[in-house]
Amino acid sequence: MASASLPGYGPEKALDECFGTRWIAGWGKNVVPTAETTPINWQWTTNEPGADWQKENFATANWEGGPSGFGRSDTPNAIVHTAWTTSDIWMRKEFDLSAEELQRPLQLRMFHDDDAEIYLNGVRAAQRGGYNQAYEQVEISAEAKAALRAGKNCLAVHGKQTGGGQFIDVGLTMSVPAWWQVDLGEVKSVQRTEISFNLPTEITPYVLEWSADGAKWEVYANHLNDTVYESPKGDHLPVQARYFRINFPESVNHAVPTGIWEFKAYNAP
Ligand SMILES: [Ca+2]
Repeated sequence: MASASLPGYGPEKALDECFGTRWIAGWGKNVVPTAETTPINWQWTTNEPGADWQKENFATANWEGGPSGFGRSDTPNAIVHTAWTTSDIWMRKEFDLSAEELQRPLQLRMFHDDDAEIYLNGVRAAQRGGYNQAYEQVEISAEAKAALRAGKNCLAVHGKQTGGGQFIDVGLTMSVPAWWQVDLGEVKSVQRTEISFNLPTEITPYVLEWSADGAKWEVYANHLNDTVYESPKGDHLPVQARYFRINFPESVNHAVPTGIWEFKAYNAP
C-alpha cells in the first residue's frame, strides 16, 4: 500500500492510503425503484377508476402503461418520463418479495405534488397532503406492513394535483446490513483512522471494529447515533491492529447506494 502525508495533517505516515472506490454491495435494495435510479413501467390512468382500484386483483385492462415519474417537466426537481397534467392519477405496480426480504426494514420513497395516498396489497400504507419538493423516505403503516407477503405484492398510488407544480413518483426501499473489511498486511500500530463516505453531507451510521488476528474483534468507534455529519470521518484510538471492519446497520437507507471512497489508518496522532 502507498504511504503518504496529507496536507495539513503534519508529518505522519498513512499506513493505508487510498483504497479507491469501494461500493458496498447489498447496502440497500430498491424493491420498487424511483425515477432517481431506474424509471420503471407502471400501470396508470387519469380516469376515475371506481372503488377497489387499490385492491390486488382489480382489473386494469383499460389502464395505460408508462415509465416513472409522472407530472409536468417544469416542476422543480421532478424527473418526468410520463406527462400527467390532469387533476388525478391512479397508478399500480406489482413487485416480488422473497421470504427473507419480507423480514427486512422497508420504507416508501416518494416525491408528491400534490396529495398522495399509497396502498400495499389494498391496505393504506401512507397518506400525504400538499407537496414535498424532493424525494424522501416515508414510513409504512403497521397495517400495510402486515399485508405484505412473500411472492407477488401490489403497490397502488393515487396522486392529486391542486395547483402549481405537478409530480408523483413512489418507490419501495429495503435496508440490509453491510460491511467492508481491510487487511493492513501485518499488525501495525494505529493511532487513528479516517473514512470518506460517498455521501459526505449525509450522516452515515457505522461501527468500526479492529482486530489483530481476524478472529477476535473489538469496537474502535461507534457512530450509530451521530447527529451531525463530518467528512472525512475521523476516529482516534491507539491499537495494535491488522484488520479493520466497517459495519453498517440495517436502519440506514439512501436512494443512492452508500459507499466508501477511502479508508485510511495512521500511526501518528
Ligand atoms: Ca401541485
